[in-house]
Formats: sequence, C-alpha cells, structure tokens
Amino acid sequence: SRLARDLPGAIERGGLRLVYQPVAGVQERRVLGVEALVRWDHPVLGPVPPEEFVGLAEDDGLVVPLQRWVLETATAEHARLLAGGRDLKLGVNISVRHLQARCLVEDVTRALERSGLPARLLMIEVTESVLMDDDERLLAELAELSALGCIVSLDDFGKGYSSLAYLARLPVDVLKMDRGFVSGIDTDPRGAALVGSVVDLGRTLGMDVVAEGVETAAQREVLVSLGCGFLQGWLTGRPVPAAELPAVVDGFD
Ligand code: G
Ligand code: G
Ligand code: MN
Ligand code: NA
Repeated sequence: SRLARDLPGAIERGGLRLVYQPVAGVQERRVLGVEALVRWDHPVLGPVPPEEFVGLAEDDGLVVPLQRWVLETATAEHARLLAGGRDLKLGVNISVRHLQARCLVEDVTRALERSGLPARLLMIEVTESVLMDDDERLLAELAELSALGCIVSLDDFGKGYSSLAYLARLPVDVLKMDRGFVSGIDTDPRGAALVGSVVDLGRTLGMDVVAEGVETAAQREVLVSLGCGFLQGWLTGRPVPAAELPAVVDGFD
C-alpha cells in the first residue's frame, strides 16, 4: 500500500511528530506527567491513525526504528521541558514487538543518556498483550527497565485479556485503566463499582492507578470518591505539541 511504502521515509526523514497529553493527580489537581503520542500527517492522504501505522510498522519490521525515533524525540523534548525547573513524568508507549526484539533496554538506556532525562521520570507503557506472550524473557526485560529506575505501566488495563494471577508477577508499577471503564461511571453504579475494585486491586498490588478517558467533572468526582489517584483524558487536556506544554502545565486548573 501507499502507506506501507511511505512509512520508512517518514520515520527516517522527519515525517512523524509527537503530541503530549497531561496526566493529573486527582487530589493534587496539577499535572504530574505527560504521555507522548505519535502522529503521522501523510502529505497526500492526511493524518494516519497511529493504530494503523504502528500496526504497519509491526508487520514490516519497522517497529524498532519507529520506537527508537519516539524514544529519542520524546526524551529530548521532555528534557527541554524540565529545563524550566519542572518535575514531570514522561510516558512512552512501547510495542511488545520492541520487547521481543530484545533491544528495548538498550534503546531506552541510549535515549536516557543522550537526553539526560533521569530514568525515574520515564514511564514505559506496555499493553496487556505482554500477558499473552508467555516468554519469561519479556518479563525479565521489563524487570531490567525497573532496575534501570524506569517506571513500567500496563496500558489499556482491562480492555482485553488479563490474568490476575499473572498480573501479580508482572514487574509493573502503574495500571492505566482503559477508558471503557470510565465512560459510564457517573451514571452506572455497577461501572463505578468495577472501577472501585480496580483501584483496590492496584492498592493491593502496590500499583498506582491512572483512569484514562476522563472527559467530565462528574466522572472526576466519582474517581475522587473511589480513591483513584491519577487521571488522564479530555478533562485534563487534549494532546498538544511540546511547544504548547509549558502553558498547559503551568496554567492547569
Ligand atoms: O492518541 P491516539 O488516539 O492517537 O492513540 C491511539 C493508539 O495509538 C493508542 O492505543 C496509543 O497507545 C497508540 N500509540 C500512540 N503513540 C504510540 C507510540 O509512540 N507507540 C506505540 N506503540 N503506540 C502508540
Ligand atoms: O491506548 P492509549 O491509552 O495509549 O491511547 C491514548 C488514546 O486515547 C489516544 O488516542 C488519545 O487521543 C485518546 N484519548 C485521550 N483522552 C481521551 C478522552 O478523554 N476520551 C477519548 N474518547 N479518548 C481519549
Ligand atoms: Mn498509553
Ligand atoms: Na490506554
């Protein structure tokens, strides 16, 4: 396809860009971190959904160069944001294929060295699909990232397959609760009860819980009452380019 043909050039020659969405504390009511989200505006076809081109990259053996670009760019842009004296975490989405390629730890290490970003501020976001790969070495790689000082989060938690027994063994610090859980919490008591049990699960396992897809103040109120620590969504802000982050972060709430 046209997209598959043009993707390598976009990765190598500056065709991609990153936007950042704030993550806020439920109590603190300030921005505690941002999540980097990759964008590709095709010169002819227009914006391509990330699911689509990340999927293409995975099929065409381009996931490592794509993710390297994301890691290098996000850590460099974030280090510049922090030069203003801010203390914010950076979340980067990782493809399980990058873990399987056995070079994620190396690539993360290089990006941290080049940018000067402290490891404790980098959160690596993996999806539940790591749970479907029963290769113990993937867990060992995640544990290595923890040992480096990085935060590891499980993204889209609850969206698909997840084994609770397995979750307890994962070297994960943060659960990012899929937005499917959040959408009805202000109107559906059972939905709220479910979110409450995920918050409790996180507490039991010593993991922070981030509610994703929070769009309204009513949803935030329910999350406060359920003891959820962090939120992300249109309510905290839409994803913006790095240049707009200082205004978003400093002018929050
Ligand atoms: O923000 P947005 O709607 O564009 O994100 C769509 C999906 O693409 C989300 O599941 C998100 O996790 C994924 N995504 C966004 N940026 C990246 C990235 O840099 N790498 C990977 N692997 N996935 C990403
Ligand atoms: O899978 P991941 O959580 O990494 O993807 C983040 C995706 O969620 C991005 O596509 C982002 O644009 C989208 N998103 C962020 N906040 C909201 C929200 O409040 N509502 C909806 N519907 N989507 C959101
Ligand atoms: Mn994510
Ligand atoms: Na998610």
